[in-house]
Amino acid sequence: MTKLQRGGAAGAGDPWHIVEAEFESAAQQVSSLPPSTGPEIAFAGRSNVGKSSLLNALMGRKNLVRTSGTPGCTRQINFFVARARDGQQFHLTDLPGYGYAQRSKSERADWGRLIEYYLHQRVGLQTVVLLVDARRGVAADDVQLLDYIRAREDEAETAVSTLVIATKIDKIAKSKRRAALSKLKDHTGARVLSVSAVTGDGIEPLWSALRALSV
Ligand SMILES: Nc1nc2c(ncn2[C@@H]2O[C@H](COP(=O)(O)OP(=O)(O)OP(=O)(O)O)[C@@H](O)[C@H]2O)c(=O)[nH]1
Ligand SMILES: [Mg+2]
Repeated sequence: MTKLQRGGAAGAGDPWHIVEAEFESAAQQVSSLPPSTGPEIAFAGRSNVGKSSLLNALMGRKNLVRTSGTPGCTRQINFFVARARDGQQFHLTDLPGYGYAQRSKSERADWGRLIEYYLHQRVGLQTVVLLVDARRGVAADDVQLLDYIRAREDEAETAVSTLVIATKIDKIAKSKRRAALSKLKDHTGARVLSVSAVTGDGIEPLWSALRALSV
């Protein structure tokens, strides 16, 4: 592993503050997945929902994870490791987005296999964070992903926790946020938090939730 780089987020005195974060590896197919080295928190959701931006915000870095206004930016599973001031390490994985049609059939099939394998078989998978655009709400493929995780929970001995995150909350008027979040909660049956990778709103509560799920 190369030397961990310095994180740069604010709130530097807090124990949960991320002081170091690093890109570890990437996998485009099942055969190139690295072995699990600890409990993983995976970020899943439709293309363009803000997975990579949220990872940068969580790790207190601007460009550790590549983001783009063009859907389909992340084409592989990217593995990151972040370390908090108190020494706790987090293995964060950025999944390629789904629901983006502008790809060849074979490319989509490859991604499908990779994500399916990861969600179903990955030994280290501990938590799935499902991102949903606060303005758009839950789509059929989001529901499918939740069902998929619940099926794994039923089969496997170790449960996978699910957390739903409403992204781009800065795009919704404050007066409308509560209604948007309670709709998401009704549709997913999961705990819902909201974030903005632009303003940093919700990042601290999300870390608290991830820490609570990681013990
Ligand atoms: N206003 C606002 N824009 C955001 C936020 N998060 C992400 N974006 C924008 O949304 C676009 C997509 O962000 P990404 O983080 O690349 O999305 P992604 O889910 O990783 O997309 P794929 O890699 O295609 O699956 C970019 O233009 C971001 O700048 C947010 O919290 N607020
Ligand atoms: Mg991405």
